[in-house]
Amino acid sequence: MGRKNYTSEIYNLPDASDVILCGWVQEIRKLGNIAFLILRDREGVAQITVMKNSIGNEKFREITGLNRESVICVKGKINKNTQSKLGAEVIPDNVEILSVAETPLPMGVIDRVSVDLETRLDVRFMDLRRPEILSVFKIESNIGKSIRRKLEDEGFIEIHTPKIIATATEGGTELFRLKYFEKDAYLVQSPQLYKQIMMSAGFERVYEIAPAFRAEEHNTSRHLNEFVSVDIEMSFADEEDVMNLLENVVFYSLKYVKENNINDLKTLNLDIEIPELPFPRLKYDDLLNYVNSQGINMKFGEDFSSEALNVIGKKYTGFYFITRWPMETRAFYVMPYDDDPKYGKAFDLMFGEREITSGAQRNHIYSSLKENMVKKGLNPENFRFYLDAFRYGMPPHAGWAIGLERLTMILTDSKNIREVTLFPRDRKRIEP
Ligand code: AMO
Repeated sequence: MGRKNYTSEIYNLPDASDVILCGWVQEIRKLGNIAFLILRDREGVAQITVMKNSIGNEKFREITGLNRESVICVKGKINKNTQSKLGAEVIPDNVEILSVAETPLPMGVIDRVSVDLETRLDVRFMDLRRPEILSVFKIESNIGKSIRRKLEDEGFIEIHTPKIIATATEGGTELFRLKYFEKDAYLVQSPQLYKQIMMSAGFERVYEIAPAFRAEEHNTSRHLNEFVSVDIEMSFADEEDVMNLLENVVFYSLKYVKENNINDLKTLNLDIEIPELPFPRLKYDDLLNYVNSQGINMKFGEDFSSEALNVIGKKYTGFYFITRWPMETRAFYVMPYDDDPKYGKAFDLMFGEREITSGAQRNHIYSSLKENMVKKGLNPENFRFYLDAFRYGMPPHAGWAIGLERLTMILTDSKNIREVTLFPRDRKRIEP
């Protein structure tokens, strides 16, 4: 017996329709010769009303003796004239038991007792059965889908760049080292260098949605050691062009989820507010002055601390860009402003105190890019494969990377990044 229907369908199909539902036994209540079984699948729950005299004595005993979370398939007919507050039930002709759950369960699925996050992550397969957790991942799925759609519409080509690399991209401290036969290699921190090389290759607009690895020591509610980076790179474009694209991508994604995850948002008790475009552009210097005026001691050339972002986030609660960063705060590949090379054409997209995206127009001039590398203490020799791509015709280009989990946190109002990661990798956890 294979699945034909999801539970959600029985509320729309006509009375007496034949259905086959498959899923997990969430609950069984026996009242004499009748049993009420709540079957849960991906799309919701259905009441299966089992009558002893129609299903037979032995089957009735088997079904009512089932442990919670066992897996079954039910073949039967929809009954809409039901006492059930769900509005429809299924009267089974046949119930097939496919997997019997052991007891006790490592954690409850619908119990209202709160279980701490670490325990939930230890038994993530159970935790993920909870409808509100599933909703988070259905939303994450649609965020990815909507970004893909928008980028495809805008003429971006999906690419796949290597995750095993020989040199650091975002600086050397956050690298996971691994043995690559007789050489040392690293897990990639960002597809940065490769997506830029693709501009030299003439692909013009590329995107990649793939894991990135950072050996950050700090264990925070916003950092993972493996996260999903949504990267784009675009030729003949400056930082303004890619900021426009970014805000349109985010806008489209918010609308897409609002329209396509209605039930999930209801489950999570959330509403998505669609922001107005364009998002405010705030200069680094202005925000620096602002945080200093609020009693935070921050010097030019420093990055915003979490206290500083906290102060800014109280004033700017929605989406906004921080633009015109000092070159010393940014990576070597950022293009400096012509009129004032102290500053780079880099930006971050923020939501309140949280950073979601970094991006920039890149330095496509071979000599000044190389100079900048040296200034940052990097050895251009180690980046030969990258730098060569700038020597034989490299168009001006710009790009950005969204942290998929960071964006999902905002749409699902999650306080911890682990909530929006199926199997998080953090300072302590590499299992499950
Ligand atoms: P950056 O290092 O700012 O920029 O990363 C881009 C975005 O990725 C997310 N992010 C993370 N998410 C979870 N855990 C982490 N440890 C983590 N680190 C980063 C954030 C961040 O905004 N090459 C540039 C992008 C570019 O210029 O195109 C880069 O990697 O949301």
